[in-house]
Amino acid sequence: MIVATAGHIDHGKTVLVKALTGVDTDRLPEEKARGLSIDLGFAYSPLPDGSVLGFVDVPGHERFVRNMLAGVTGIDYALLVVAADDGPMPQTKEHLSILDLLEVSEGAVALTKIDRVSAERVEETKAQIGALLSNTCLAGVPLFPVSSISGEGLPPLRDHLEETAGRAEGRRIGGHFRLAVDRCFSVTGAGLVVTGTVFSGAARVDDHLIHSPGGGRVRIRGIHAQNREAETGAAGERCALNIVGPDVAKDMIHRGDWILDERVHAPVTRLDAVVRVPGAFDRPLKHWAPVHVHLGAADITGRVALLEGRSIAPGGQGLAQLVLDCPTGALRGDRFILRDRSARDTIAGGHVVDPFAPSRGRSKSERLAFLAAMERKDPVRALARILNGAAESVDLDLFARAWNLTSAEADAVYEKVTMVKVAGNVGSLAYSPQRWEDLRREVLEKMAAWHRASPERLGATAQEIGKTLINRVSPVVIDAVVSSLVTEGQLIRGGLYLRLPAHRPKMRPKDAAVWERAKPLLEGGGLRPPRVHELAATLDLGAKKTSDFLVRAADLGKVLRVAENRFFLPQTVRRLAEIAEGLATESDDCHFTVAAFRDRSGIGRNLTIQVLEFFDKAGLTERRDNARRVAKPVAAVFP
Ligand SMILES: Nc1nc2c(ncn2[C@@H]2O[C@H](COP(=O)(O)OP(=O)(O)O)[C@@H](O)[C@H]2O)c(=O)[nH]1
Ligand SMILES: [Mg+2]
Repeated sequence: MIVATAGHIDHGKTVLVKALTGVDTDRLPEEKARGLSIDLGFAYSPLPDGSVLGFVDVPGHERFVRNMLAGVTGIDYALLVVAADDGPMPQTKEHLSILDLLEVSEGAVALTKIDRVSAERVEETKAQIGALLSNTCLAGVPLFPVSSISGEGLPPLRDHLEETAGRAEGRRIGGHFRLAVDRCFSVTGAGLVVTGTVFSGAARVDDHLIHSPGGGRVRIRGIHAQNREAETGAAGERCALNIVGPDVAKDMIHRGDWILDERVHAPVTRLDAVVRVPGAFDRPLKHWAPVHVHLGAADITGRVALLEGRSIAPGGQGLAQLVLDCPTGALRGDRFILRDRSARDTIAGGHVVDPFAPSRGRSKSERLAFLAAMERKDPVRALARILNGAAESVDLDLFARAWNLTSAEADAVYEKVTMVKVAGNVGSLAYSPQRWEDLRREVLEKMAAWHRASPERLGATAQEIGKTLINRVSPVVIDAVVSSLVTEGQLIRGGLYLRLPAHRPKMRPKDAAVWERAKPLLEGGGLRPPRVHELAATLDLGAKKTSDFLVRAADLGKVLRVAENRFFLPQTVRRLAEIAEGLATESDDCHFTVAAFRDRSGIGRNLTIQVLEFFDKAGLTERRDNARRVAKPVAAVFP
């Protein structure tokens, strides 16, 4: 467990940590000289059960709130320190407000310096503190009157911390590994070391991780967890990682960066969040307010785009998009604090709802419905709710990443949600069964409309139908919808084109008129119908137009293109095919020659060769040297 101190300057935080752990956390020379904490201090205390209690000692001075914030965004437990003589002071209130905005609900109050005041004063200060805590997340936490100088009151506080740490031990360590870097330095002999709080997951020595947002790859050479050499570092611990990597160096890694699993390396410059303004604050949070965003150990400037209304009054909350000046890593549930641009006031706090926020349409009603669903505590409920109304479909990869679910955790979630999964280009897309059914119905409706609008065409391609849908879907989705309909026989796939089973293409009126004249000519030719240019001459249409017309007629199945310049009626092709079949049946070895076919059909040698090659291509015949056999029944090839 990690305990962070909080409270006004000089109220005894550092001395109390020293009394509890024996460690002086004021380690910088300037801190020693001035007797004042400037940056975060760290101390560890081994517990009887073998675990280690970690302390993050924060500076109380108002100028160093930024450092305080880097230390408290990932902690589980707050120790609010108030001096009995002074009572609550400005940074007592500011730190408490920060803890409240970060929704830290576990903690205790240490009422220090009781050796300096009367018993009445102790009671008086207790009452003031009780009132101060009453409408915060820390309301009702235990209070321990102590003197770090005489040691009075310290044993009960220590016992309480030990007991709480014991209870926190079994906490779930879920998700992929994320460590919020608060320091980076070189150690002679070891190399690069980063320290920070582990927000989620666990990492082992030799694991490969990413320095985010930069993207450099690193390998863990060694781990100190809670100040002890360890094989693993896990959520809820402070760790020092000794790392190596070709793309990282000391001056490239800064407080605010992350060392994390590749699967959650997804830097963003916008994130959608719930933002809460403290009740005691003196002004509302306005749309597009310039702010410092403190998330993880980072301090990034940006602006707040309010998604519902133009301002949030003190004590109120609302959805907002944080638009950052530089990219950072953030995932759903990450807590943050907003301070004004001059970094003088804490103006709001909140938690991330969706780290993958769009820049356009961010306050559309569908988007707000999506965020409302993402606000659910349980990913199963969130996913179910998104699928059932809040969105067209869900990109499951993005969903799992936003929630920091390992693949096993994600599978466990998906198992509990009824949905149709479609393999996409990157990850899977999920649809609710209802939406999937609607999509299938819409495709059939659009297909019917297509046939009505283009009765002469065989049908439409999947992409053409996709473009007519009310809500655009990706090609992979339209393909999946179409495949399911084809499998069930609700759509027919003929080559490139899809059509409804009942669709019979009709000729366009102009073609129909030409067909009236062309058909008798083709019939009249018997087994030797006129060639394209002969037809063109008789029809007085021009070779190109005639050829185009015949190609369209072939698309509709009115004629078959036997050779480049020859289009035959289906019945003509069929009669020729029957001749081939007859010859094959009559022969001893089931084969017949070109000469035999020429003689029987009387169509001449040249056309015979064209017809037989057409039969080979159509699969009716198979050629062996100069003879052919019939491979399939005529009716199967030319129905
Ligand atoms: N008498 C008395 N003095 C204390 C106690 N705790 C801290 N102090 C003194 O208060 C001053 C500030 O303490 P420090 O821990 O640096 O305060 P911080 O700024 O909150 O970290 C130091 O001079 C301490 O010796 C206490 O319980 N009793
Ligand atoms: Mg201090």
